[in-house]
Amino acid sequence: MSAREFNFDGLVGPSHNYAGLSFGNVASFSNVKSASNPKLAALQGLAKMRALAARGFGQALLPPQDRPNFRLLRSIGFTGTDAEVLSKAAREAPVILACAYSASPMWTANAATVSPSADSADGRTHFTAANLNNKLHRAFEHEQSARALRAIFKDEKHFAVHDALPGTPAFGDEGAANHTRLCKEHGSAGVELFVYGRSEFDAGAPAPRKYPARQTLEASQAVARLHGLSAERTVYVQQNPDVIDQGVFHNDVIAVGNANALFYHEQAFADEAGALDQLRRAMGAVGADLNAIRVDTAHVPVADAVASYLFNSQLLSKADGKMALVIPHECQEVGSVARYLENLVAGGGVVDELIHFDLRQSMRNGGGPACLRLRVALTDAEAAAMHQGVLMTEALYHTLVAWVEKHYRDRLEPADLADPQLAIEVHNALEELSRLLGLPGLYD
Ligand code: SUG
Repeated sequence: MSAREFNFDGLVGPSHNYAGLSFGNVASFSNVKSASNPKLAALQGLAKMRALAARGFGQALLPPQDRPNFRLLRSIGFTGTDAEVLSKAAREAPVILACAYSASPMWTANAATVSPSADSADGRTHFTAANLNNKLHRAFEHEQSARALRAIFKDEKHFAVHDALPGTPAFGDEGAANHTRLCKEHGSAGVELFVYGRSEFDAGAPAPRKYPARQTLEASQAVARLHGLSAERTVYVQQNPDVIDQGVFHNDVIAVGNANALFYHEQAFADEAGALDQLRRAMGAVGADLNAIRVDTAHVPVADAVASYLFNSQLLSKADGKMALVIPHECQEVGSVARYLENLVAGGGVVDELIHFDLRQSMRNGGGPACLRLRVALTDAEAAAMHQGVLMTEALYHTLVAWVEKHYRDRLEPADLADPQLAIEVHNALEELSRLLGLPGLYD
């Protein structure tokens, strides 16, 4: 069966701000409390979607979530009218108010883990919303993520959307950011690679010392079970705890895969040789040869990979069998990375093109091109069965640019989160958006 990969990019919400909420994510911590530009952030994301759609890549979007999260604020004792809740929270717990306002659902790589129908036992595409329980501001995303996915992938003949795993540290799950699918073609059975940062119950397994490991082995195994994956074609690999301590808070900051290619840093995995061995064996079972594109520390130190987000790129298959690497502008500004990339595309390998985007607004919170997208490989029948209103077209692009221009602020500072008018603006914007996307019941 042939299939096409769609990238579902997160549309940046109107409350995008820099609150320094993600311990272990270097960019988030470095830019805490600086002013953000939500309008520019949304336009930068839309420009990427438009350009990739125009190139013929499957491109769609996932909508932002309703903010602030009044349910969270009320559940911890802030009472009264909405304006009273906001003003009390701003006074007594400004960081929690920032959590309730975070536009973090824009990083849809963390929305869910996806297994295409070619891999699952029941022949349906499976999604498990990620509980993101390592961070307060992200731990409430999964309810709305599952709701949005169910609205888009409603047809149960083709799709199964699972609720998030229990929100407890043993099941820390960060979705597709720690999951890579390798295959011969997108429509044939593939190998699903789960990269975890720690194990809750294997006391002997190494773990990072400074920063948290967000994904557990137990969560990855649970997702594979829910999706009905075959043991032979499922590989679990531990992330190198030392690189987590250098700011690699997800595997997609140090490795990316597509089709049979795995583009990765030599220090990405706790046991590189063992990881490649397992992958080669599993890929043999689907008749594919692993194309391992290894980046040596001598060429690109881990710090440069983190600063440039070289690996938080999208590897996209082109019609001619080659691949394009979608990278942020920062890759050209870090000398070792710029040099590496020049050689990579000139080297005659499968990656023969670089596509650059300015995603600085998202990058300043630690979100690059790959964070901003959730990959879903769909057969023609599945693509026809999903909700069509989220597919990126020239018409939708122009509609959404006008919508952003109408509703978004171009400057947001921490103190602005106390402004009751902001909550009203966000609410009105999202109400209109649900109509524009043809998803009337999307928000409460
Ligand atoms: O979870 N940043 C996000 C970035 C997510 C990137 N995703 C992937 N690598 N797939 C995070 O750390 C920062 C929010 C703030 O500080 O305001 C934040 O949530």
